Amino acid sequence: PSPSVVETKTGAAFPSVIFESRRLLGIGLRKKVILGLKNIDVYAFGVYADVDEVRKVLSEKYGKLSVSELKESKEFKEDFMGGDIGMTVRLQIVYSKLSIRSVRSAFEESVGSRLQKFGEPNSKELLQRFTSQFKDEYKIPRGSVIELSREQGHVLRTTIDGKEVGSIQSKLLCRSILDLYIGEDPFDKGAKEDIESKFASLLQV
Ligand code: DAO
Ligand code: DAO
Repeated sequence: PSPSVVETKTGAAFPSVIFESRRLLGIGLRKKVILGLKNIDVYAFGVYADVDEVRKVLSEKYGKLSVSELKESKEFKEDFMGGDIGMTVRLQIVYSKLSIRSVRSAFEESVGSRLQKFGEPNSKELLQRFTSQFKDEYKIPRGSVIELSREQGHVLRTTIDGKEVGSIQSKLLCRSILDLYIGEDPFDKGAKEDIESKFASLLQV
């Protein structure tokens, strides 16, 4: 078994490697203000990338640049976020009263705003296709693990506690989800920094 990294505030543990070759780049916390005043911790998250694919897809183009040069490069960020590279965002639920309804509406707000930002004309339809995977009878108590994975060909695969709930092929949806964690206005700025640095360091061989 691979060692884990623990998110200190919540105690959520993230294995440093999943699916054999996806390596943990960084961890963070998704919070939300409810009723305009209470700040709740909703879930801890870890972002993973497939090391072999990162090197296969990006080494030739970026292999000679240093970590700090890579972090300055807009093009590198584009290729990181939008490239055909296996990645997983693993969420570990912390908030104990999460209903599927509130997940759907939070999702429409967060991912919906990104789809619009990237100019997806059918964003409503795409969102609905995604959220219709979440059946009302699913339960996601504290400790549940949700994985959102980008698989080859920009297929977004969702699992809850290791069970697959569905897959959707959409480059923009994959990109929009990553944007929540490593885009311009991320949930956790410190996490984004760590993830970018670690990702860039995978190319330093
Ligand atoms: O109970 O009204 C409430 C607050 C719920 C906050 C929900 C935030 C949901 C964030 C998305 C979770 C994705 C697993
Ligand atoms: O934090 O705003 C957010 C959105 C995170 C993505 C949530 C995906 C939720 C998939 C949950 C399925 C639950 C049945």
